[in-house]
Amino acid sequence: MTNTANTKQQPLVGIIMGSQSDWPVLEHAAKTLAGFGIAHEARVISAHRTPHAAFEYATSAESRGLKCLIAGAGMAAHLAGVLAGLTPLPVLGVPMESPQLKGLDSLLSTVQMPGGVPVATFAIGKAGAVNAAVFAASMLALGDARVKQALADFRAEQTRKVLETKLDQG
Ligand code: RP5
Repeated sequence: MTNTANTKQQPLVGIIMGSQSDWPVLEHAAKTLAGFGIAHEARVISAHRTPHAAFEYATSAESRGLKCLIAGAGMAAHLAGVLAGLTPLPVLGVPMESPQLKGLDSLLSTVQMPGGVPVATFAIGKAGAVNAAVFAASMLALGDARVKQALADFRAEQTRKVLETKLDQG
């Protein structure tokens, strides 16, 4: 996976990840957005390995019609912060689990932004990817009745599933 868009519609959310190795996690953000019917695109862009591409993407994101960015990276995870420094759009950071420090490195380097350059930082890994997408939907729902209804349906379904859970107690 390098560059994808889920529909021919104008993408509203950009999903950026530092490496193709992050895609199995960020794919959950893409699937969650798709479930809400939110057009999005996904790109591999690294703050360290492709800094010029990161600059280009962030500085053109707003004018291309994107409304927010979900940025996932691991280890010295500077991607979300670099994007946040270059675009006025909300940046939602998803720390990737890393082999050595289990994502604590990614979490701290994503969340510990200096004052004035916010990155809304989510949980490490899959839960963070899903929640970043749900949060993006919440923001878009403020101005889009269709997304608002899709979000309400999602939450109702989630509640129903938990309440209807039957435990096999032997
Ligand atoms: C980060 O380094 C990426 O976001 C990834 O989580 C981590 C390892 O990247 P690879 O060596 O797997 O490409 O930049």
